[in-house]
Formats: sequence, structure tokens, C-alpha cells
Amino acid sequence: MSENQKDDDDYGKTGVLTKTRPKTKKPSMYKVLMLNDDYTPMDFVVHVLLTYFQKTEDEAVQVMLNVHQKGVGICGVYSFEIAETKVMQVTDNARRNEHPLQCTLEKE
Ligand code: TYC
Repeated sequence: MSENQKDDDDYGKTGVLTKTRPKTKKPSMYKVLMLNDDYTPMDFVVHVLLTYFQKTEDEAVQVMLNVHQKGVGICGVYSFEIAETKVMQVTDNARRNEHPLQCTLEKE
């Protein structure tokens, strides 16, 4: 074997280096939805929106009226864990106060 034909794995290769970067995905976001019903008092819905969704009084009234008229509305958009916790807190508070208010989560 001659000097310029070394028996080496890399010999004669082009020397292009590729860096593989691990594929990362942004976590999915989830909408917390509030559903209308005929029994939960409007004041209670506004109270819930103020307490768990950092709404101003005006925003809370707007969201509540929107749900009342359209049947469903968005309270906020969060990571899965936060959205799930909000749904549990709202549902628990509503049941303790004997209101049928429904709150659910939907992937964005
Ligand atoms: N429809 C209810 C009423 O007239 C008010 C209400 C609004 C209830 C929004 C639930 O998510 C809701 N008292």
C-alpha cells in the first residue's frame, strides 16, 4: 500500500462535519373554556374570572356575558398543567357553592 492510499476509514472522505441537534418541540397550549348554563349566577361567574384568570372587572363581565350569549367562551390559554389546575379549581369552587358551572380544557 502506497503512502497516499492509507488503510484508514476517513481517508478520502470529504470531511463535512454535521452536528445533529436534538429535535425540541414547544409545549402545546390549552384553552380553558367556560360553558353557559341556566343556573349559575352571573356574579359567581364574574367572581371566578377575577379569582382564577387575572381578569379586570370589565374583562370578567365581558367574558361572562359572551359565554351567557354564545354558550361558550375562552377564559385563558395556558400550558397543560396550568390549564388543568384552573379547571379543577373552578369546578371545585363551583361545586362547593352548589353551582353547575362547567369549565373544560381544549388543545389550541
Ligand atoms: N346563564 C347564566 C344566568 O343567566 C349566567 C352564566 C354565564 C352561567 C356564564 C354560566 O359560564 C356561564 N344566570
